[in-house]
Amino acid sequence: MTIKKILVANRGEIACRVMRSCRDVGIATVAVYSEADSAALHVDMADDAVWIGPPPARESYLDIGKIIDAAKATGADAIHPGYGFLSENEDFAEAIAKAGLIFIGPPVAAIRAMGGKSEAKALMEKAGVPLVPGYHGDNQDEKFLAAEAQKIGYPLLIKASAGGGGKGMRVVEKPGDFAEALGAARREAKAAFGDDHVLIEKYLTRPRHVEIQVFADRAGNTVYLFERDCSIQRRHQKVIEEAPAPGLAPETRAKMGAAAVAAAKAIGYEGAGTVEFLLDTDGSFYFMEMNTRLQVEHPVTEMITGLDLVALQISVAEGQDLPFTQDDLAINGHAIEVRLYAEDPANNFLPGAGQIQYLSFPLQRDAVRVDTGVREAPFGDGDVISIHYDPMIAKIIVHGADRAQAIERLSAALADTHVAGPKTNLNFLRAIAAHPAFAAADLDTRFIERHADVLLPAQKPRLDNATLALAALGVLHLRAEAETAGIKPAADPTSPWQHRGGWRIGGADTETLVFNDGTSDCSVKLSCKDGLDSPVLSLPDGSLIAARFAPAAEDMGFYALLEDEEFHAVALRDGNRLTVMHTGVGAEMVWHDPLNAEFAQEDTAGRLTAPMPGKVVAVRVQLGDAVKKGQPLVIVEAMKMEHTIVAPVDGKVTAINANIGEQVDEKRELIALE
Ligand code: MV4
Repeated sequence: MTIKKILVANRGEIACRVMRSCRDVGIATVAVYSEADSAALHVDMADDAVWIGPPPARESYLDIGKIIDAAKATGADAIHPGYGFLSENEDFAEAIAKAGLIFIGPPVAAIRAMGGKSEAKALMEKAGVPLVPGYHGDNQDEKFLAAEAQKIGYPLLIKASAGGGGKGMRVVEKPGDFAEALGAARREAKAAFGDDHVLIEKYLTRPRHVEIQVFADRAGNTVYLFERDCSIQRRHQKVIEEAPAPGLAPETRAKMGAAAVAAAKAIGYEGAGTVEFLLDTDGSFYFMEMNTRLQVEHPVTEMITGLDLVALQISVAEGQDLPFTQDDLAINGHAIEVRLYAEDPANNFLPGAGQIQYLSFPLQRDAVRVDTGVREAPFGDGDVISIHYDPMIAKIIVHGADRAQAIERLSAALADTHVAGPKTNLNFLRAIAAHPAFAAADLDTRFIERHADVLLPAQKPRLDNATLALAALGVLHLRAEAETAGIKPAADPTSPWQHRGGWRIGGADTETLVFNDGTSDCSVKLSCKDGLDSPVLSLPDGSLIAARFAPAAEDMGFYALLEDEEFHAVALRDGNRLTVMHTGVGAEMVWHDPLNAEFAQEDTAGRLTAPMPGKVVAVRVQLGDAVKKGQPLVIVEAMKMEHTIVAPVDGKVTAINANIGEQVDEKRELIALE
């Protein structure tokens, strides 16, 4: 049966990405959107769009009935779930089949088989897929498990069977700790998943996360599209993914691929799937879990195989056989993907939100790909990153003939990526791409933890001279833009009234600009003897820079010459915050602008507000307490994470407006200090 119209039951970058493939193969598309996404890119891209409810996902993107109704109302033949949301929900797959529609994904039985950790492992064991040495059976008697633990040896891991994504895992270093750890793991599992069933495994101390992409058609043809290394993670959230896995021996790849194919066949798999393994330092590998959906990181596999995995999913869903065999497949070069998130690495990766003030991506040629759900915004008024959903802005994927070239292109692409508005992890990604341990492929799941000192500097980096100079020129540029906004150019461009800014005949015009980068004030003295567009700048370290600058006519921002080095920079102002972007740098600073009292730094030190809507889960202080800078005050749970609000300065608690269990809105004042 030929699919003519697909409803994409998702949003953001994956919805746009699926729609691109549909368009490429001539299939019409239907978007669904919540209130928060009414102006979103995926809605614009679709041939048809259906509003499915208010912003909360559970009332929109997770509402099975509304999505099925939207498919019926628009005459869609099939539904693509993307990833996340309902993509591995067997009830959703079942409801689609009941509605006589095609689910672009595996059979319901396959989803069910992989749903539970222990059941999945039992199935894999039968299929001959290697498991970490351990016990995952039904006998939960404490003495029995302690005896099993003795056989496995220490250190070992106790895992909640109903857990996943690292939740409900406990490392036990020695036998004496086992009983207490088992009790704690059970209580945690019961509380988190309503099921205190646990399994125990040998603990791998330096594993890599290597996953195999598998594809199967309805006739049972099953291949593997090689592997991806996703070891660089933070709190079980992938940050960088690459294909192939650096240094993986061909025979290990073949064995891992064969094991993944066996896993898929064991559950009658159809479509795209991923079998995740832990790769130990000695080259042995063990089944972790199987994902019955298209993964976020699938583009790196597409880049090294030249395949369009979504188009392949659709043709398999139509009942077509795979158009290739395993022998037709080969690895071409190396691909790396990074996930650009609106989150603040300097504040424990607190998810960000808000309007994008400026967004520019690297030029997309064959070696650079950007999958995004938001529009570039070189001229302001960009899309909004909502607090209701995953704060991903884009995935940036690069390809090279080998890993070294891919890393080079990754750093270049990241240098050409700029975001102003929500805080992002862009500088964190740049630091990983530039790290020698990354270049040396010294990877394991604790990479970020091991290199946190460089990747997550406690102090914000001081503003380098070029950035400071460009900030000063940016202020002049913004002033000039503001002065000429709306003024029609005079007939005579040489007329003195054309000359913007404060240059005065006869005297040197000097001005000192003060910027604060979060650690200290940095002042730049401007001397405009030869006119406003060629100031001499004196910087905090005493150096003098002769500068020239001019508006970038066909682009945002301005061109600048600092001594003999050329720059294209963009400076944006939001109140007293100035963002300066130039190649490889996105610096935020506070600009103390004496001319604009209204932007004076408002006194927020004493007020402590909720970073976003959430639930108060802990209050660590009492009225009258003396607190030190950095001391935890209140913990708010939001976006599946806990956010600790700490004292920005030493002070005394003068008011507490936060009760445990209370739902608080963003900006709600929780604590007052003096
Ligand atoms: C492990 C392990 C070490 N030894 N199992 C984390 C979540 C889930 N995917 C399984 N996980 C792990 N299981 C044994 N026997 C280390 C991890 C692990 C991890 C695995 C893959 C990617 C990132 C990780 C981060 C922390 C821990």
